[in-house]
Amino acid sequence: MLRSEEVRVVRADKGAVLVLPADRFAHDLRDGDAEPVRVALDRDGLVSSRDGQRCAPTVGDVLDVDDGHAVLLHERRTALVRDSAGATSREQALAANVDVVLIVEHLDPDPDLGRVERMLTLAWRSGAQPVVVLTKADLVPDPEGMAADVAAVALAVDVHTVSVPAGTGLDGLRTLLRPGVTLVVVGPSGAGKSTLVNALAGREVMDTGGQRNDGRGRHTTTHRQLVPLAGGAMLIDTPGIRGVGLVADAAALDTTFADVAELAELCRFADCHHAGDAGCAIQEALATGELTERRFDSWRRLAKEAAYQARRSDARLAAEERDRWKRITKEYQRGLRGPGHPRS
Ligand SMILES: Nc1nc2c(ncn2[C@@H]2O[C@H](COP(=O)(O)OP(=O)(O)O)[C@@H](O)[C@H]2O)c(=O)[nH]1
Ligand SMILES: [Mg+2]
Ligand SMILES: [Zn+2]
Repeated sequence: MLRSEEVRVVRADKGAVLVLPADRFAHDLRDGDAEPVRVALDRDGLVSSRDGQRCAPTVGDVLDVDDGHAVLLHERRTALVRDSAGATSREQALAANVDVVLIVEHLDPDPDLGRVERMLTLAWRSGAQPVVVLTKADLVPDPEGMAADVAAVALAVDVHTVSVPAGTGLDGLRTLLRPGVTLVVVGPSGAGKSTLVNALAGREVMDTGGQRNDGRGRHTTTHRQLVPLAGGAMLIDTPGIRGVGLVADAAALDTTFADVAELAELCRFADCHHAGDAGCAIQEALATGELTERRFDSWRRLAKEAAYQARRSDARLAAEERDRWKRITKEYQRGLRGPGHPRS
């Protein structure tokens, strides 16, 4: 019998995951292309964690495997989650045990500030450190000026400007690739995430948006994948996540919008609606231009969405809890009747 082994998920599919031995990630890797191994999950595609929950493993998860089967999901240090459309599970983990979230946004077309704010909120909520990466600097005349505009909405976050074809800005990112550190790239399709992963890996690990030889459209990333880098860091590539449902977290919103949160503290009334109420610090800041309408709208939209998600999630949680008790009482009554008793 094989002893139980600790592994890291490099790719999660329905019913199975691809893994590499976890100790492989602890070393300075030189080969960079050890073959991941397929590990089976149970029939529901789930694996148990120490607290008795059963959960679908995601890329970056650490598992114990025994004889080719996943037997235990380790507690997630951090998790990038989005609101799932599913009726039962409230959140879907996009990546686990990540240290740095690289928020990748293109400079051409113009960066979408609202999207950066949304991704920042997602990142702060994950427990990992966000870093903004602005790509395609070679396509615009004033990348640094544009970066300053983005930095103005990415408070207390490093903003890097890169061009992969020109090879600029990559050294700054390489300082983040310390051994044992896990990074994930997020951002819209076409932003240059896979191109960046390949540039940092120094080899073509991921397909990028170039035209395919067979004329069947463009290569795009369709799955999330963890790429071990030669220096011992790990980089997770993701497909463009469209309309990521924001998982409610007031603290994450307050971090992303620390300027707005600070102003709200100054409003005369604690329950100020910031809509014409007397002594509203936010309305005053809008009037002086200290706060832009765009940022205020963005904050309001995300706060509303987060509140909606929280309510929905509470309702789902309550329904799940009811089901659980129904099941437990049924089992209990069955137990009272005891084995071998006829079912009446
Ligand atoms: N000019 C320029 N093009 C880039 C850069 N980075 C990526 N691209 C191009 O943008 C397209 C989309 O890149 P890809 O990495 O597939 O984007 P993804 O969907 O975010 O993974 C491809 O055609 C890349 O060649 C860059 O820094 N400069
Ligand atoms: Mg891609
Ligand atoms: Zn107010």
